[in-house]
Amino acid sequence: MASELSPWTTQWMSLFNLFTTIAFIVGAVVFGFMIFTILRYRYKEGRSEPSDAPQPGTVPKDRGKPLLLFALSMTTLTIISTLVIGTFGAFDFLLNPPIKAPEDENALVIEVIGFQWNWRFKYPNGVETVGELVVPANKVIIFKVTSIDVKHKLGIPDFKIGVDAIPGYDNEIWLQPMKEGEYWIRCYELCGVGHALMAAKMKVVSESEFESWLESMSGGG
Ligand SMILES: [Cu+2]
Repeated sequence: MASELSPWTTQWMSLFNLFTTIAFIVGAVVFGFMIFTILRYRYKEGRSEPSDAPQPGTVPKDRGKPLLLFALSMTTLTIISTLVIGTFGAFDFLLNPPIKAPEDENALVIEVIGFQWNWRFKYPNGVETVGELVVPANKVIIFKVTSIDVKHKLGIPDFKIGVDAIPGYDNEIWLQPMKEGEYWIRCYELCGVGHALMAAKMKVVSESEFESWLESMSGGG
């Protein structure tokens, strides 16, 4: 399940479920009421108009039901503010890593550089890879994302994250992968003829596997 991949994915899923649930309820009420009125008030031979129905040539009488209007407005306000607050809360969560790098050694900062057409990853000890990102599970990974040519966007679909890669800027996003495995990294911004092939792999491995991988990459032994 996507919801167990990372703390952010859990947050994302609950926001998604909130939106979907509310959409279903609102949809059911709107369509239910529409179908009811279509059937209940359809044209029938001999049925007379209600006494307060608007008549041609006269100003329609006020048929408002202030209490109902008030109740519906409050319902709408409640729904919209719940979604707005939920969305901004989620953004706040995504954009603020739970621990500060580089002071905290439990965070791993990785520089991500987009180019036409792949991704380069730079580790704190100078190791660089292209097209393959290896990270330890359960650690907080902080990505500093930029580009050296045109605009790209780093996207990891399984983890529901995406952040712009813009030349001259460092954008930050964090991830705490909880499950070992291989995941796709894509480019989310149309960036030229190679855009569709601009994919890299993210391998989430155990802490010890990561350490030995990093050591083998840095030429040590
Ligand atoms: Cu791209």
